[in-house]
Amino acid sequence: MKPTITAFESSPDRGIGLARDTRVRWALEEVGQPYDVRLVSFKTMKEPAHLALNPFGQIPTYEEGELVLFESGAIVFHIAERHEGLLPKDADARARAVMWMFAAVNTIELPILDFAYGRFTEGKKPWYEERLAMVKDRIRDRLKQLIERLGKSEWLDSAFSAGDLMMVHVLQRLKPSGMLDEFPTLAAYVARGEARPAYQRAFAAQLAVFKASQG
Ligand code: GTB
Repeated sequence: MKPTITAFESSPDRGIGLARDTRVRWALEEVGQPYDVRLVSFKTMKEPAHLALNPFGQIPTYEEGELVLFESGAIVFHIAERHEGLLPKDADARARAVMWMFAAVNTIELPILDFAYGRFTEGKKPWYEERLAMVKDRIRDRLKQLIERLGKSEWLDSAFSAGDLMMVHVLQRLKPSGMLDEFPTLAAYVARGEARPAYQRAFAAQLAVFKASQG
């Protein structure tokens, strides 16, 4: 059954692929699953029809027959479980790939979001710059630890997996600030993810939506 996902009708990232529908699109492209997209505005995301899909009034959502999911990590995991290509067959390697998915959203993405949203929510506070420096250092510490583990490997645990997909998309959020470039090992890791044909198709699809919204 062809799933339907939701995405911004006009993404605030202006088509650079940082909204979380991109990671879902990427997973669908990796496994070769065609999908439909329903575009929503900030207003319609808060209306009952969308809140029935996601109580937090956000994108992305995922509908497949009777199944409705929200949370990009859960959606990517579902896609990875139902199709070949994103989770290893070996049970231990599979558990480690899932571990990396959680590490991406729970350990790496948390301080990155603090950084990304801080300017909007706290930018005018007198203590903002001081806190920003602390948040950036927290991110740098995590990234150094991640680099230690990645070492010279291409991916986090042998073959590319849903764990890498999530991690690459989380790290991309550091690109606009230039912070990713402070860590060439991770910049190269992200570039490897972005070079994948499935990522390229996902990126092009979300960019086409943004361009269409601009008329
Ligand atoms: N934990 C949820 C998940 O992973 O699915 C978080 C979902 C989420 O944050 N969705 C955002 C949303 O719907 C869009 S992706 N926001 C609308 C709202 O809350 O009202 C987050 C996002 C937004 C903007 C940029 N950007 O401009 O760079 C990047 C990422």
